[in-house]
Amino acid sequence: MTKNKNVLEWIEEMKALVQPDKVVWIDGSEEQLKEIRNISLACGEMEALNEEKLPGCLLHRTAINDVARVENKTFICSRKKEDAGPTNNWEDPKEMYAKLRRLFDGVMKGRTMYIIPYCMGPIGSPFSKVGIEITDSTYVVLNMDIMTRVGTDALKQLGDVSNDFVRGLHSKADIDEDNRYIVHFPEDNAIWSVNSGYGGNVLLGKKCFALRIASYQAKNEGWMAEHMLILGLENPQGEIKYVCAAFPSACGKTNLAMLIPPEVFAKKGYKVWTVGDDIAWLRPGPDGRLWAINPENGFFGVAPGTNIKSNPNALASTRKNTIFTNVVHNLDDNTVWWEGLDKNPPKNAVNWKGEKWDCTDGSKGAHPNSRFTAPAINCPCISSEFNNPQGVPISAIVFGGRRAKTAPLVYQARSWEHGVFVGSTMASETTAAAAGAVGVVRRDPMAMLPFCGYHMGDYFQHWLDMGKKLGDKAPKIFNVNWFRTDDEGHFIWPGFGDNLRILNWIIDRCEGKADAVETPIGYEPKPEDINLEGLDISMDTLKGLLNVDISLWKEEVAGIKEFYGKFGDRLPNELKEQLAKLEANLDK
Ligand code: GTP
Ligand code: SPV
Ligand code: MN
Repeated sequence: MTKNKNVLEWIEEMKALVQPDKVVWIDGSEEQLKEIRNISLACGEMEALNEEKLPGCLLHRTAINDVARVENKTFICSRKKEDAGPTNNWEDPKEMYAKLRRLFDGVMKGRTMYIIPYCMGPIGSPFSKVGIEITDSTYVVLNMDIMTRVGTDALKQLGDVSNDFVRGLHSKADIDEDNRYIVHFPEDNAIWSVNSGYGGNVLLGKKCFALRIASYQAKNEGWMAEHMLILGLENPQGEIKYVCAAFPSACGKTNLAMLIPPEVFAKKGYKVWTVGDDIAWLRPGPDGRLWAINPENGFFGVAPGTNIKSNPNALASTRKNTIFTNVVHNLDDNTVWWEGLDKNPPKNAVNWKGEKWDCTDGSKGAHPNSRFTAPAINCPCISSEFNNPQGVPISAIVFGGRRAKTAPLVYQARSWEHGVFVGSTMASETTAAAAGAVGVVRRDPMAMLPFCGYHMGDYFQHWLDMGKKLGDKAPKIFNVNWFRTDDEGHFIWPGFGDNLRILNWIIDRCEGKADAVETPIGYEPKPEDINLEGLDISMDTLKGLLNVDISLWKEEVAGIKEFYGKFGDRLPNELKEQLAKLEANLDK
Protein backbone atom coordinates (compact mmCIF):
# COMPACT_ATOMS: atom_id res chain seq x y z
CA MET A 1 0.00 0.00 0.00
CA THR A 2 2.95 2.35 0.43
CA LYS A 3 6.52 2.74 -0.79
CA ASN A 4 7.47 4.72 2.30
CA LYS A 5 10.60 2.98 3.63
CA ASN A 6 10.21 4.43 7.12
CA VAL A 7 6.80 2.83 7.37
CA LEU A 8 7.81 -0.49 5.82
CA GLU A 9 10.92 -0.90 7.96
CA TRP A 10 9.01 -0.19 11.13
CA ILE A 11 6.27 -2.67 10.15
CA GLU A 12 8.89 -5.38 9.52
CA GLU A 13 10.45 -4.74 12.90
CA MET A 14 7.09 -4.97 14.67
CA LYS A 15 6.15 -8.09 12.72
CA ALA A 16 9.30 -9.80 13.88
CA LEU A 17 8.42 -8.87 17.44
CA VAL A 18 4.75 -9.89 17.58
CA GLN A 19 4.92 -12.75 15.01
CA PRO A 20 1.39 -12.66 13.59
CA ASP A 21 -0.08 -15.50 11.51
CA LYS A 22 -1.45 -13.01 9.05
CA VAL A 23 -1.04 -9.33 8.16
CA VAL A 24 -3.86 -7.13 6.82
CA TRP A 25 -3.42 -3.52 5.68
CA ILE A 26 -6.55 -1.45 6.24
CA ASP A 27 -7.27 0.45 3.03
CA GLY A 28 -10.48 2.13 4.22
CA SER A 29 -12.67 0.55 1.54
CA GLU A 30 -16.25 -0.37 2.35
CA GLU A 31 -15.74 -3.97 1.10
CA GLN A 32 -12.81 -4.56 3.41
CA LEU A 33 -14.59 -3.05 6.41
CA LYS A 34 -17.59 -5.27 5.74
CA GLU A 35 -15.26 -8.26 5.80
CA ILE A 36 -13.74 -7.16 9.09
CA ARG A 37 -17.20 -6.60 10.55
CA ASN A 38 -18.02 -10.20 9.67
CA ILE A 39 -14.81 -11.49 11.24
CA SER A 40 -15.59 -9.47 14.35
CA LEU A 41 -19.10 -10.93 14.54
CA ALA A 42 -17.84 -14.46 13.92
CA CYS A 43 -15.22 -14.32 16.67
CA GLY A 44 -17.73 -12.82 19.13
CA GLU A 45 -15.93 -9.49 19.59
CA MET A 46 -19.08 -7.76 18.31
CA GLU A 47 -22.79 -8.51 18.12
CA ALA A 48 -24.98 -7.14 15.30
CA LEU A 49 -28.00 -5.09 16.41
CA ASN A 50 -31.49 -4.67 14.93
CA GLU A 51 -30.96 -3.73 11.27
CA GLU A 52 -34.24 -1.83 11.06
CA LYS A 53 -34.01 0.19 14.25
CA LEU A 54 -30.21 0.55 14.40
CA PRO A 55 -28.83 -0.09 10.89
CA GLY A 56 -25.13 -0.86 10.77
CA CYS A 57 -24.84 -0.76 14.56
CA LEU A 58 -22.77 -3.15 16.67
CA LEU A 59 -22.53 -4.02 20.36
CA HIS A 60 -19.32 -4.76 22.22
CA ARG A 61 -18.58 -5.68 25.81
CA THR A 62 -15.11 -5.20 27.24
CA ALA A 63 -13.66 -7.40 29.96
CA ILE A 64 -15.06 -6.52 33.37
CA ASN A 65 -11.65 -5.30 34.56
CA ASP A 66 -11.14 -3.12 31.48
CA VAL A 67 -13.78 -0.40 31.32
CA ALA A 68 -11.93 2.94 31.49
CA ARG A 69 -8.61 4.69 31.04
CA VAL A 70 -5.96 3.51 33.52
CA GLU A 71 -4.02 6.56 34.64
CA ASN A 72 -1.73 4.60 37.00
CA LYS A 73 -0.68 2.40 34.03
CA THR A 74 -0.16 5.31 31.64
CA PHE A 75 3.44 6.43 31.17
CA ILE A 76 5.33 9.25 29.49
CA CYS A 77 8.78 7.79 28.84
CA SER A 78 10.86 10.78 27.83
CA ARG A 79 14.60 10.20 27.96
CA LYS A 80 14.94 12.46 30.99
CA LYS A 81 12.62 11.97 33.95
CA GLU A 82 12.25 15.70 34.56
CA ASP A 83 10.83 16.16 31.05
CA ALA A 84 7.80 14.03 31.96
CA GLY A 85 7.26 16.21 35.02
CA PRO A 86 5.61 15.62 38.39
CA THR A 87 2.14 14.81 37.04
CA ASN A 88 3.09 11.86 34.79
CA ASN A 89 4.28 8.32 35.49
CA TRP A 90 7.77 7.82 34.09
CA GLU A 91 10.22 5.01 33.52
CA ASP A 92 13.49 4.98 31.68
CA PRO A 93 12.61 4.34 27.99
CA LYS A 94 15.27 1.65 27.65
CA GLU A 95 13.87 -0.29 30.58
CA MET A 96 10.29 0.28 29.49
CA TYR A 97 11.00 -0.91 25.94
CA ALA A 98 12.67 -4.02 27.38
CA LYS A 99 9.71 -4.76 29.62
CA LEU A 100 7.19 -4.18 26.81
CA ARG A 101 9.18 -6.22 24.31
CA ARG A 102 8.78 -9.19 26.64
CA LEU A 103 5.01 -8.63 26.70
CA PHE A 104 4.77 -8.17 22.92
CA ASP A 105 7.13 -11.06 22.09
CA GLY A 106 5.11 -13.45 19.91
CA VAL A 107 1.86 -11.98 21.21
CA MET A 108 0.13 -12.19 17.80
CA LYS A 109 0.97 -15.86 17.14
CA GLY A 110 -2.29 -17.38 15.89
CA ARG A 111 -3.72 -13.88 15.36
CA THR A 112 -4.06 -11.38 12.55
CA MET A 113 -2.07 -8.17 12.68
CA TYR A 114 -4.08 -5.25 11.31
CA ILE A 115 -2.15 -2.20 10.10
CA ILE A 116 -4.29 0.93 10.25
CA PRO A 117 -2.91 4.05 8.55
CA TYR A 118 -4.96 7.02 9.78
CA CYS A 119 -5.05 10.76 9.52
CA MET A 120 -5.86 13.07 12.44
CA GLY A 121 -7.54 16.11 10.92
CA PRO A 122 -9.12 16.60 7.49
CA ILE A 123 -7.28 14.94 4.60
CA GLY A 124 -5.28 17.63 2.84
CA SER A 125 -5.16 20.01 5.78
CA PRO A 126 -1.70 21.40 6.54
CA PHE A 127 -2.53 20.89 10.23
CA SER A 128 -3.34 17.18 9.93
CA LYS A 129 -0.97 14.48 11.12
CA VAL A 130 -0.64 10.84 10.25
CA GLY A 131 -0.38 7.82 12.51
CA ILE A 132 -0.18 4.10 11.93
CA GLU A 133 -1.67 1.74 14.46
CA ILE A 134 -0.85 -1.95 14.56
CA THR A 135 -3.46 -3.98 16.45
CA ASP A 136 -4.81 -7.50 16.87
CA SER A 137 -8.33 -6.27 17.62
CA THR A 138 -11.12 -5.94 15.07
CA TYR A 139 -12.89 -3.72 17.64
CA VAL A 140 -10.00 -1.28 17.32
CA VAL A 141 -10.10 -1.40 13.50
CA LEU A 142 -13.83 -0.71 13.36
CA ASN A 143 -13.66 2.07 15.96
CA MET A 144 -10.64 3.72 14.34
CA ASP A 145 -12.57 3.71 11.07
CA ILE A 146 -15.26 5.84 12.74
CA MET A 147 -12.99 8.04 14.86
CA THR A 148 -10.33 8.89 12.26
CA ARG A 149 -9.79 9.01 8.48
CA VAL A 150 -8.28 5.57 7.78
CA GLY A 151 -6.69 3.89 4.79
CA THR A 152 -5.01 4.88 1.54
CA ASP A 153 -5.91 8.58 1.91
CA ALA A 154 -3.91 8.71 5.13
CA LEU A 155 -0.88 7.12 3.46
CA LYS A 156 -1.20 9.59 0.61
CA GLN A 157 -1.18 12.42 3.15
CA LEU A 158 2.04 10.99 4.63
CA GLY A 159 3.73 10.62 1.25
CA ASP A 160 6.54 8.33 0.12
CA VAL A 161 9.45 9.77 2.07
CA SER A 162 8.23 11.43 5.26
CA ASN A 163 9.19 9.97 8.61
CA ASP A 164 6.67 12.16 10.44
CA PHE A 165 4.12 9.60 11.58
CA VAL A 166 3.19 8.27 15.00
CA ARG A 167 4.04 4.60 15.46
CA GLY A 168 1.31 2.90 17.47
CA LEU A 169 1.56 -0.70 18.60
CA HIS A 170 -1.39 -2.29 20.34
CA SER A 171 -2.19 -5.81 21.43
CA LYS A 172 -5.05 -6.87 23.65
CA ALA A 173 -2.75 -9.79 24.64
CA ASP A 174 -4.67 -11.54 27.51
CA ILE A 175 -6.31 -8.37 28.88
CA ASP A 176 -4.16 -9.01 31.93
CA GLU A 177 -4.75 -6.11 34.30
CA ASP A 178 -1.43 -6.57 36.08
CA ASN A 179 0.49 -6.24 32.82
CA ARG A 180 -1.57 -3.46 31.30
CA TYR A 181 0.57 -0.58 30.01
CA ILE A 182 -0.26 2.51 27.98
CA VAL A 183 3.14 3.95 27.16
CA HIS A 184 4.21 7.01 25.22
CA PHE A 185 7.72 7.70 23.93
CA PRO A 186 7.32 11.33 22.80
CA GLU A 187 10.87 11.64 21.44
CA ASP A 188 10.35 8.52 19.27
CA ASN A 189 6.85 9.44 18.06
CA ALA A 190 5.77 6.08 19.50
CA ILE A 191 2.92 4.62 21.57
CA TRP A 192 2.83 1.04 22.88
CA SER A 193 -0.37 -0.22 24.47
CA VAL A 194 -0.88 -3.74 25.79
CA ASN A 195 -3.43 -5.83 27.71
CA SER A 196 -6.43 -3.52 27.27
CA GLY A 197 -9.36 -3.37 24.87
CA TYR A 198 -11.00 -0.18 26.21
CA GLY A 199 -11.34 2.89 23.95
CA GLY A 200 -9.10 5.51 25.53
CA ASN A 201 -6.36 2.91 26.04
CA VAL A 202 -6.43 1.37 22.57
CA LEU A 203 -7.80 3.84 19.99
CA LEU A 204 -4.31 5.27 19.78
CA GLY A 205 -5.27 8.22 17.56
CA LYS A 206 -7.35 9.73 20.34
CA LYS A 207 -5.89 10.56 23.75
CA CYS A 208 -2.53 8.86 23.15
CA PHE A 209 -1.66 10.64 19.88
CA ALA A 210 -4.00 13.64 19.51
CA LEU A 211 -3.29 14.80 23.09
CA ARG A 212 -0.23 13.20 24.72
CA ILE A 213 2.10 12.97 21.71
CA ALA A 214 0.54 15.98 19.95
CA SER A 215 0.88 18.24 23.02
CA TYR A 216 4.61 17.50 22.98
CA GLN A 217 4.84 18.17 19.24
CA ALA A 218 2.73 21.31 19.64
CA LYS A 219 5.08 22.75 22.24
CA ASN A 220 8.05 22.19 19.91
CA GLU A 221 6.24 23.45 16.81
CA GLY A 222 4.35 26.45 18.25
CA TRP A 223 0.75 25.25 18.40
CA MET A 224 -1.59 23.69 20.98
CA ALA A 225 -3.25 20.26 21.38
CA GLU A 226 -6.08 20.55 23.90
CA HIS A 227 -8.85 18.49 25.52
CA MET A 228 -11.49 20.84 24.14
CA LEU A 229 -14.77 20.80 22.27
CA ILE A 230 -15.23 23.29 19.42
CA LEU A 231 -18.66 24.81 18.72
CA GLY A 232 -20.06 27.56 16.54
CA LEU A 233 -22.76 29.80 18.00
CA GLU A 234 -24.95 31.37 15.33
CA ASN A 235 -26.94 34.49 16.27
CA PRO A 236 -30.23 35.63 14.66
CA GLN A 237 -28.24 37.77 12.18
CA GLY A 238 -26.56 34.58 10.92
CA GLU A 239 -23.11 35.44 12.31
CA ILE A 240 -21.22 32.47 13.77
CA LYS A 241 -18.66 32.82 16.56
CA TYR A 242 -16.54 29.85 17.60
CA VAL A 243 -15.80 28.76 21.15
CA CYS A 244 -13.46 26.09 22.55
CA ALA A 245 -14.14 24.57 25.96
CA ALA A 246 -11.94 22.36 28.11
CA PHE A 247 -13.79 20.26 30.69
CA PRO A 248 -12.38 17.09 32.26
CA SER A 249 -13.61 13.68 31.14
CA ALA A 250 -17.36 13.15 31.58
CA CYS A 251 -17.91 16.82 32.51
CA GLY A 252 -20.06 17.90 29.59
CA LYS A 253 -18.02 18.55 26.41
CA THR A 254 -20.13 16.39 24.09
CA ASN A 255 -23.30 17.85 25.56
CA LEU A 256 -22.20 21.47 25.19
CA ALA A 257 -20.83 20.87 21.68
CA MET A 258 -24.26 19.62 20.51
CA LEU A 259 -26.43 21.97 22.54
CA ILE A 260 -29.96 22.73 21.40
CA PRO A 261 -30.96 26.29 22.34
CA PRO A 262 -33.93 26.71 24.70
CA GLU A 263 -37.15 27.47 22.87
CA VAL A 264 -37.10 31.24 23.41
CA PHE A 265 -33.65 31.41 21.83
CA ALA A 266 -34.38 28.90 19.07
CA LYS A 267 -37.40 31.01 18.03
CA LYS A 268 -35.18 34.06 17.69
CA GLY A 269 -32.83 32.10 15.42
CA TYR A 270 -29.96 31.03 17.69
CA LYS A 271 -28.23 27.81 16.61
CA VAL A 272 -25.26 25.78 17.76
CA TRP A 273 -23.00 23.93 15.29
CA THR A 274 -20.62 21.15 16.36
CA VAL A 275 -17.05 21.20 15.07
CA GLY A 276 -15.62 18.83 17.70
CA ASP A 277 -16.59 17.28 21.04
CA ASP A 278 -13.30 16.23 22.68
CA ILE A 279 -10.07 17.44 21.10
CA ALA A 280 -8.92 20.66 19.44
CA TRP A 281 -5.66 21.44 17.64
CA LEU A 282 -5.11 25.20 17.66
CA ARG A 283 -2.70 27.46 15.78
CA PRO A 284 -2.28 31.13 15.05
CA GLY A 285 -3.60 31.77 11.53
CA PRO A 286 -2.36 34.21 8.88
CA ASP A 287 -4.69 36.86 10.37
CA GLY A 288 -3.03 36.50 13.80
CA ARG A 289 -6.08 34.93 15.40
CA LEU A 290 -6.20 31.44 16.93
CA TRP A 291 -7.71 28.81 14.60
CA ALA A 292 -8.92 25.34 15.57
CA ILE A 293 -9.42 22.02 13.82
CA ASN A 294 -10.97 18.88 15.26
CA PRO A 295 -8.49 16.07 14.57
CA GLU A 296 -11.20 13.42 15.00
CA ASN A 297 -13.84 12.11 12.61
CA GLY A 298 -16.37 10.73 15.12
CA PHE A 299 -17.59 10.88 18.70
CA PHE A 300 -16.59 8.45 21.45
CA GLY A 301 -19.32 9.68 23.79
CA VAL A 302 -20.60 8.80 27.25
CA ALA A 303 -23.87 6.86 26.85
CA PRO A 304 -25.54 7.15 30.30
CA GLY A 305 -27.57 10.33 30.61
CA THR A 306 -27.83 10.77 26.84
CA ASN A 307 -31.51 11.08 25.91
CA ILE A 308 -33.96 12.85 23.67
CA LYS A 309 -34.19 15.79 26.08
CA SER A 310 -30.59 16.14 27.35
CA ASN A 311 -28.83 15.66 24.01
CA PRO A 312 -31.08 14.81 21.05
CA ASN A 313 -28.24 15.49 18.59
CA ALA A 314 -25.96 12.93 20.25
CA LEU A 315 -28.80 10.43 20.37
CA ALA A 316 -29.57 11.00 16.67
CA SER A 317 -25.86 10.51 15.90
CA THR A 318 -26.05 7.00 17.36
CA ARG A 319 -29.00 5.70 15.29
CA LYS A 320 -26.86 4.19 12.51
CA ASN A 321 -23.32 2.85 11.89
CA THR A 322 -22.51 3.19 15.58
CA ILE A 323 -20.62 0.90 17.95
CA PHE A 324 -21.98 0.63 21.50
CA THR A 325 -19.64 -0.47 24.28
CA ASN A 326 -20.76 -1.78 27.68
CA VAL A 327 -24.42 -0.74 27.42
CA VAL A 328 -27.52 -2.88 28.14
CA HIS A 329 -28.56 -5.31 25.38
CA ASN A 330 -32.34 -5.43 24.99
CA LEU A 331 -33.01 -9.00 23.87
CA ASP A 332 -36.65 -8.40 22.96
CA ASP A 333 -35.89 -6.22 19.95
CA ASN A 334 -32.09 -6.52 19.77
CA THR A 335 -31.46 -2.86 20.60
CA VAL A 336 -29.53 -1.07 23.35
CA TRP A 337 -30.38 0.81 26.52
CA TRP A 338 -28.57 2.73 29.25
CA GLU A 339 -29.44 4.53 32.47
CA GLY A 340 -30.99 7.89 31.63
CA LEU A 341 -32.08 6.93 28.09
CA ASP A 342 -35.75 6.69 29.11
CA LYS A 343 -37.85 5.45 31.99
CA ASN A 344 -38.46 2.01 30.44
CA PRO A 345 -35.53 -0.29 31.17
CA PRO A 346 -35.92 -3.48 29.14
CA LYS A 347 -37.34 -6.48 31.00
CA ASN A 348 -35.57 -9.11 28.92
CA ALA A 349 -32.01 -7.88 28.88
CA VAL A 350 -28.30 -8.51 29.39
CA ASN A 351 -26.21 -6.03 31.39
CA TRP A 352 -22.77 -4.65 30.46
CA LYS A 353 -21.12 -7.65 32.09
CA GLY A 354 -23.00 -10.02 29.78
CA GLU A 355 -25.27 -11.34 32.56
CA LYS A 356 -29.05 -11.62 32.51
CA TRP A 357 -30.17 -8.30 34.02
CA ASP A 358 -33.09 -7.65 36.34
CA CYS A 359 -33.81 -3.93 36.10
CA THR A 360 -35.65 -3.97 39.43
CA ASP A 361 -32.72 -5.28 41.51
CA GLY A 362 -31.11 -1.85 41.86
CA SER A 363 -27.98 -2.70 39.88
CA LYS A 364 -26.80 -0.62 36.93
CA GLY A 365 -27.40 -2.22 33.54
CA ALA A 366 -24.92 -0.10 31.60
CA HIS A 367 -21.46 0.73 32.91
CA PRO A 368 -21.24 4.40 34.01
CA ASN A 369 -18.46 4.80 31.43
CA SER A 370 -20.31 2.95 28.67
CA ARG A 371 -19.81 4.67 25.32
CA PHE A 372 -21.05 5.09 21.76
CA THR A 373 -18.70 5.48 18.79
CA ALA A 374 -20.64 7.47 16.21
CA PRO A 375 -19.57 9.00 12.86
CA ALA A 376 -19.46 12.81 13.01
CA ILE A 377 -21.45 13.01 9.76
CA ASN A 378 -24.42 11.45 11.61
CA CYS A 379 -24.74 14.53 13.80
CA PRO A 380 -27.69 16.73 12.75
CA CYS A 381 -25.85 19.87 13.90
CA ILE A 382 -22.43 19.08 12.44
CA SER A 383 -20.76 22.32 11.36
CA SER A 384 -20.31 23.08 7.65
CA GLU A 385 -16.70 23.88 8.67
CA PHE A 386 -16.09 20.39 10.09
CA ASN A 387 -13.85 19.41 7.16
CA ASN A 388 -12.44 22.88 6.53
CA PRO A 389 -8.66 22.34 6.28
CA GLN A 390 -8.04 25.79 7.82
CA GLY A 391 -10.34 25.18 10.80
CA VAL A 392 -12.36 27.92 12.49
CA PRO A 393 -11.30 31.16 14.26
CA ILE A 394 -11.77 31.04 18.04
CA SER A 395 -13.33 33.96 19.96
CA ALA A 396 -13.41 32.43 23.44
CA ILE A 397 -11.77 29.67 25.45
CA VAL A 398 -13.85 28.28 28.30
CA PHE A 399 -12.57 26.20 31.20
CA GLY A 400 -14.84 24.29 33.55
CA GLY A 401 -15.32 21.34 35.82
CA ARG A 402 -17.54 19.68 38.37
CA ARG A 403 -17.52 21.67 41.59
CA ALA A 404 -20.33 21.25 44.10
CA LYS A 405 -19.28 24.54 45.72
CA THR A 406 -16.55 27.20 45.21
CA ALA A 407 -16.58 27.87 41.44
CA PRO A 408 -19.39 30.22 40.32
CA LEU A 409 -21.60 29.61 37.28
CA VAL A 410 -19.37 31.78 35.10
CA TYR A 411 -16.57 34.33 35.30
CA GLN A 412 -14.13 35.91 32.90
CA ALA A 413 -10.38 36.14 33.32
CA ARG A 414 -8.95 39.67 33.40
CA SER A 415 -6.26 38.89 30.81
CA TRP A 416 -4.67 35.96 28.95
CA GLU A 417 -2.13 35.50 31.81
CA HIS A 418 -4.94 35.49 34.33
CA GLY A 419 -6.80 33.02 32.08
CA VAL A 420 -3.80 30.69 32.07
CA PHE A 421 -3.81 30.93 35.88
CA VAL A 422 -7.54 30.07 35.95
CA GLY A 423 -6.98 27.07 33.65
CA SER A 424 -3.90 25.89 35.51
CA THR A 425 -5.74 25.88 38.83
CA MET A 426 -8.91 24.16 37.61
CA ALA A 427 -10.22 21.40 39.84
CA SER A 428 -13.00 18.90 39.29
CA GLU A 429 -14.61 15.88 40.88
CA THR A 430 -13.31 12.66 39.33
CA THR A 431 -15.66 10.60 37.11
CA ALA A 432 -16.02 7.02 35.82
CA ALA A 433 -14.01 7.87 32.68
CA ALA A 434 -10.86 6.75 34.48
CA ALA A 435 -10.37 3.77 36.80
CA GLY A 436 -10.30 4.77 40.48
CA ALA A 437 -12.43 6.70 42.96
CA VAL A 438 -15.31 8.83 41.66
CA GLY A 439 -16.33 12.22 43.09
CA VAL A 440 -12.99 13.22 44.59
CA VAL A 441 -11.94 16.82 43.88
CA ARG A 442 -8.56 16.97 42.19
CA ARG A 443 -6.60 19.64 40.33
CA ASP A 444 -6.90 19.06 36.60
CA PRO A 445 -5.18 21.94 34.78
CA MET A 446 -6.87 22.77 31.48
CA ALA A 447 -8.55 19.30 31.78
CA MET A 448 -5.16 17.98 30.64
CA LEU A 449 -3.81 16.32 33.80
CA PRO A 450 -4.08 12.80 32.31
CA PHE A 451 -3.19 13.94 28.79
CA CYS A 452 -0.17 16.28 28.87
CA GLY A 453 2.79 14.53 27.24
CA TYR A 454 5.52 16.55 28.97
CA HIS A 455 6.31 18.62 32.06
CA MET A 456 3.19 20.50 33.08
CA GLY A 457 5.20 23.53 34.24
CA ASP A 458 6.56 23.82 30.68
CA TYR A 459 3.01 23.37 29.40
CA PHE A 460 1.88 26.41 31.43
CA GLN A 461 4.83 28.35 30.00
CA HIS A 462 3.79 27.30 26.50
CA TRP A 463 0.30 28.68 27.12
CA LEU A 464 1.82 31.98 28.28
CA ASP A 465 4.08 32.08 25.20
CA MET A 466 1.11 31.47 22.89
CA GLY A 467 -0.67 34.41 24.52
CA LYS A 468 2.31 36.66 23.82
CA LYS A 469 2.31 35.52 20.20
CA LEU A 470 -1.43 36.20 19.80
CA GLY A 471 -1.35 39.53 21.61
CA ASP A 472 -4.62 41.44 21.45
CA LYS A 473 -6.03 38.89 18.98
CA ALA A 474 -5.97 36.18 21.66
CA PRO A 475 -9.34 34.63 22.53
CA LYS A 476 -10.90 35.82 25.79
CA ILE A 477 -10.79 33.23 28.59
CA PHE A 478 -13.71 32.20 30.84
CA ASN A 479 -14.52 29.63 33.52
CA VAL A 480 -17.89 27.91 33.98
CA ASN A 481 -19.38 25.47 36.49
CA TRP A 482 -22.70 23.78 35.61
CA PHE A 483 -22.47 21.52 38.64
CA ARG A 484 -23.05 23.59 41.81
CA THR A 485 -25.33 21.68 44.17
CA ASP A 486 -27.80 22.65 46.90
CA ASP A 487 -27.84 21.26 50.43
CA GLU A 488 -29.58 18.09 49.20
CA GLY A 489 -26.95 17.52 46.54
CA HIS A 490 -29.16 18.51 43.57
CA PHE A 491 -27.74 20.52 40.70
CA ILE A 492 -29.00 24.11 40.97
CA TRP A 493 -28.37 25.20 37.37
CA PRO A 494 -30.53 23.34 34.80
CA GLY A 495 -27.56 22.97 32.46
CA PHE A 496 -27.63 21.33 29.01
CA GLY A 497 -29.54 23.56 26.51
CA ASP A 498 -29.82 26.34 29.06
CA ASN A 499 -26.03 26.67 29.04
CA LEU A 500 -26.63 28.74 25.89
CA ARG A 501 -27.68 31.58 28.19
CA ILE A 502 -24.13 31.63 29.54
CA LEU A 503 -22.50 31.15 26.13
CA ASN A 504 -24.40 34.22 24.96
CA TRP A 505 -22.93 36.38 27.69
CA ILE A 506 -19.49 34.99 26.87
CA ILE A 507 -19.82 35.95 23.18
CA ASP A 508 -21.26 39.35 24.11
CA ARG A 509 -18.19 39.95 26.28
CA CYS A 510 -15.90 39.02 23.40
CA GLU A 511 -17.76 41.48 21.19
CA GLY A 512 -17.66 44.22 23.81
CA LYS A 513 -21.48 44.14 24.03
CA ALA A 514 -21.97 43.13 27.67
CA ASP A 515 -21.01 44.69 30.94
CA ALA A 516 -19.36 42.91 33.87
CA VAL A 517 -18.70 43.36 37.55
CA GLU A 518 -15.31 42.98 39.11
CA THR A 519 -14.95 40.25 41.79
CA PRO A 520 -11.83 39.00 43.60
CA ILE A 521 -11.55 36.11 41.11
CA GLY A 522 -12.38 37.91 37.84
CA TYR A 523 -15.26 39.52 35.92
CA GLU A 524 -18.78 38.25 36.46
CA PRO A 525 -21.98 39.04 34.60
CA LYS A 526 -24.45 41.46 36.08
CA PRO A 527 -27.22 39.00 37.04
CA GLU A 528 -29.74 40.92 34.89
CA ASP A 529 -27.49 40.36 31.84
CA ILE A 530 -28.14 36.60 31.95
CA ASN A 531 -31.38 36.04 30.04
CA LEU A 532 -33.61 33.82 32.22
CA GLU A 533 -36.68 34.05 29.94
CA GLY A 534 -38.66 30.81 29.94
CA LEU A 535 -36.68 29.42 32.86
CA ASP A 536 -38.02 28.61 36.30
CA ILE A 537 -35.12 30.18 38.16
CA SER A 538 -35.30 33.25 40.37
CA MET A 539 -32.89 36.17 40.27
CA ASP A 540 -31.86 35.23 43.83
CA THR A 541 -30.94 31.70 42.77
CA LEU A 542 -28.86 33.13 39.94
CA LYS A 543 -27.15 35.50 42.36
CA GLY A 544 -26.41 32.50 44.57
CA LEU A 545 -24.86 30.65 41.62
CA LEU A 546 -22.63 33.65 40.94
CA ASN A 547 -21.65 34.13 44.57
CA VAL A 548 -17.93 34.08 45.38
CA ASP A 549 -17.56 32.64 48.90
CA ILE A 550 -14.42 34.26 50.32
CA SER A 551 -13.70 31.57 52.91
CA LEU A 552 -14.06 28.76 50.34
CA TRP A 553 -11.76 30.67 47.99
CA LYS A 554 -9.19 31.03 50.75
CA GLU A 555 -9.24 27.23 51.07
CA GLU A 556 -8.88 27.12 47.30
CA VAL A 557 -5.75 29.26 47.50
CA ALA A 558 -4.24 26.82 50.00
CA GLY A 559 -5.01 23.94 47.61
CA ILE A 560 -3.46 25.82 44.68
CA LYS A 561 -0.30 26.56 46.67
CA GLU A 562 0.11 22.90 47.49
CA PHE A 563 -0.45 21.92 43.85
CA TYR A 564 1.86 24.60 42.47
CA GLY A 565 4.52 23.40 44.93
CA LYS A 566 4.96 20.27 42.80
CA PHE A 567 6.36 22.20 39.86
CA GLY A 568 9.37 23.75 41.58
CA ASP A 569 11.33 26.16 39.44
CA ARG A 570 9.46 25.13 36.29
CA LEU A 571 6.38 27.03 37.51
CA PRO A 572 6.28 30.28 35.50
CA ASN A 573 6.65 33.49 37.54
CA GLU A 574 3.54 34.97 35.92
CA LEU A 575 1.46 32.27 37.62
CA LYS A 576 3.06 32.90 41.02
CA GLU A 577 2.19 36.57 40.57
CA GLN A 578 -1.39 35.71 39.64
CA LEU A 579 -1.70 33.57 42.76
CA ALA A 580 -0.37 36.39 44.94
CA LYS A 581 -2.86 38.75 43.33
CA LEU A 582 -5.77 36.40 44.03
CA GLU A 583 -4.69 36.08 47.63
CA ALA A 584 -4.45 39.85 48.01
CA ASN A 585 -7.89 40.32 46.40
CA LEU A 586 -9.45 37.89 48.86
CA ASP A 587 -7.90 39.77 51.79
CA LYS A 588 -9.24 43.15 50.65
P1 GTP B 1 -15.55 12.64 27.77
O1 GTP B 1 -16.05 11.99 26.52
O2 GTP B 1 -15.24 11.66 28.85
O3 GTP B 1 -14.41 13.56 27.54
O4 GTP B 1 -16.81 13.44 28.42
P2 GTP B 1 -17.52 14.83 28.06
O5 GTP B 1 -16.77 15.96 28.67
O6 GTP B 1 -17.80 14.91 26.61
O7 GTP B 1 -18.90 14.71 28.88
P3 GTP B 1 -20.39 14.48 28.37
O8 GTP B 1 -20.91 15.63 27.57
O9 GTP B 1 -20.47 13.13 27.76
O10 GTP B 1 -21.19 14.48 29.75
C1 GTP B 1 -20.87 13.59 30.79
C2 GTP B 1 -21.98 13.54 31.80
O11 GTP B 1 -22.27 14.84 32.31
C3 GTP B 1 -23.29 12.99 31.24
O12 GTP B 1 -23.85 12.09 32.16
C4 GTP B 1 -24.15 14.22 31.09
O13 GTP B 1 -25.50 13.90 31.23
C5 GTP B 1 -23.64 15.15 32.19
N1 GTP B 1 -23.80 16.58 31.83
C6 GTP B 1 -23.38 17.16 30.68
N2 GTP B 1 -23.71 18.47 30.63
C7 GTP B 1 -24.35 18.73 31.81
C8 GTP B 1 -24.94 19.92 32.37
O14 GTP B 1 -24.94 21.01 31.79
N3 GTP B 1 -25.49 19.79 33.60
C9 GTP B 1 -25.50 18.60 34.27
N4 GTP B 1 -26.06 18.56 35.47
N5 GTP B 1 -24.96 17.46 33.76
C10 GTP B 1 -24.40 17.53 32.56
C1 SPV C 1 -12.12 10.79 28.17
O1 SPV C 1 -11.98 9.99 29.10
O2 SPV C 1 -11.81 12.00 28.29
C2 SPV C 1 -12.72 10.36 26.90
C3 SPV C 1 -12.92 8.93 26.69
O3 SPV C 1 -12.98 11.17 26.02
S1 SPV C 1 -11.41 8.13 26.32
O4 SPV C 1 -11.30 8.04 24.87
O5 SPV C 1 -11.51 6.81 26.93
O6 SPV C 1 -10.31 8.88 26.84
MN1 MN D 1 -12.49 13.29 26.69
